[in-house]
Parts: sequence; structure tokens; C-alpha cells
Amino acid sequence: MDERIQEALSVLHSESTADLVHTHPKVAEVQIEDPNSWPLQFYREYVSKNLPVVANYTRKERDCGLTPNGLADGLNVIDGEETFVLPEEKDMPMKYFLQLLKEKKENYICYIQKQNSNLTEDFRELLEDIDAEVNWASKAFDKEPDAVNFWMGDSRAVTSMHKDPYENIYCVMEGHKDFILIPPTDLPYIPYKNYPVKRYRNVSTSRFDVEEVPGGRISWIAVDPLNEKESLDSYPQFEKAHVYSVRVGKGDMLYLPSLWFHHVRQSHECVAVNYWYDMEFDVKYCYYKMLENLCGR
Ligand SMILES: O=C(O)CCC(=O)C(=O)O
Repeated sequence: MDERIQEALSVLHSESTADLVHTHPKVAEVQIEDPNSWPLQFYREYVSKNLPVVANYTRKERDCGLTPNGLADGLNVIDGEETFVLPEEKDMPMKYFLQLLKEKKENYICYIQKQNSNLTEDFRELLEDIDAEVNWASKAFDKEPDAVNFWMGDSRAVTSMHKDPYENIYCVMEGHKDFILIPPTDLPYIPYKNYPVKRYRNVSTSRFDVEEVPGGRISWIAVDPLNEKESLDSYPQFEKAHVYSVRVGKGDMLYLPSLWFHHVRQSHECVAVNYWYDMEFDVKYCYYKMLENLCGR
């Protein structure tokens, strides 16, 4: 090769060593705090300097429900007493949450399960990929969803049997969910009991605390459909309930009608979104209220 070219190449190499490797020893990682100012920052600091960058939306703290046993919003025996226990709510970076799912630590079970329309409130970035409503459902119900909830978590996290006053369009995007469903007309065979309410605190792999929730008592379903024998021994009338089981797979959507009882399990790292449309408080609702009254619920 021509000597001048050789020299020019070595100048290029040493200049780029000085400029690139010394000033930018590794690929930058940035967190996009403000999407409005990001395009200018991106062009100025990376495009114009011809530098790569890993842009991360996900370091924002996310609210995750933590329990030592996967039983959030469900019954646990605390100090010998059956208790309805709420999860500890912990804000953590998404990266950390994903790492926890991979590690699957004992006694440290996390589940993104906040039902405050967390998709539209806390995970707005995902709205580029996930619709904020299901068009045909909004047409059918003639309203927009009241809440759109994002769910992601550990296979050990279980949602105990309950019902909601919502028409529920439940969509699974990754993995699967196993639903146990019981129709509202079976209310007479579904026993309720009154329980104290407490909340997990300081959950770690080796210990946890439980704190009082002021004034907390709740009437909750006393049977566990996964523990059929024990449930039937204590509450033989539960045998009359019509129990459906359905697996909702990736790409599937479940329409879960309002007031149907449901219990939910999931595959590990399952990702789902559900759309809650407020129910109509029509004649069905009136009959249900009458049934509740007749059954002393
Ligand atoms: O996916 C879950 O764990 C629970 C879902 C649920 O209870 C609901 O959509 O109302």
C-alpha cells in the first residue's frame, strides 16, 4: 500500500482511538425521561457524533405486588388466624422486576397486578403497541373502558376467587392464564366469611412482617377451588357450584362477564392486559342484589 495511505490510515486510527475509545469507552445507556426533549438530545449527542446508544424507557420505577407466598389479596394464616392479606406494594425498576422473575427466588414473589388502569397510568409507553381499548367491545358496550390493567408475573402468584362489577375483556399476550369460573347464579353455594385485613411489609427471602390495616375487615370467599376436598369437607354446599376451567393462551381473549366469580393462575412471566368496562346496573344486577340479600351476603 502507498506509504501516504498507510500514514493516513494510522492517523485515522490514532485520532479515532483518542476521540472514540477514550472519551466513550462503552456504549452509552440513557434513560429517556422526557420524550419531548429526547429527539434533540438524541440528534445532538448521538446522531451528529455518530455514536451508538442504548435508550432505555424502562428504568422508571414500577409498582409491583410482593408476597412471600404468591397469595396477594387472598387468605393466609397469620399467627394462627385466617386473614385476608394485601401485598406489599414496592416500586422497582422494570429491569430489576424482570431479573426477579428470571431468578424465581424463594419466598419473594412479585406480580404486577395493580388494578388502577396501570396500563394507561404507569405503562403509557406500551400504548404504542397495545390498544387503549378494544374497539369492538367499546362498540358493543357503548362506552370506553373504565380501566385497562397490565399484568405480568410469577407462576407462583395466584389471584383468589372473587367477582368484579365489570365486563372484562382479558387478553393474554405471552404465556397462558388458567381461569376457574363460577356463574353468579351459584352465589348460594359459595360460602363467605368475615376476615381481618392485614398487609405484608418488608418482604425479603428470609422474613416478612405483617401490619394491621386500620379498621380492616372484609367478607371474602371461604373456599379455595384448588383445594376441593378441604373446601367440600367444610362447605358441602360448594359441590352444587358449576365450576368451569379454561386456559387462555397467548393471543387469546376471554370475555369474563360481570359478577362471574373467578380464580386465576398463570404460567411464569405471563403477560396480559385486561379491559374493564363498567357493567350495566340493569335487571340482572337487581336480581343479583336480591340473591345476595336472600343468602345473607
Ligand atoms: O390475572 C389475574 O391474576 C387476575 C385477573 C382478575 O382478577 C380480573 O381481571 O378481574
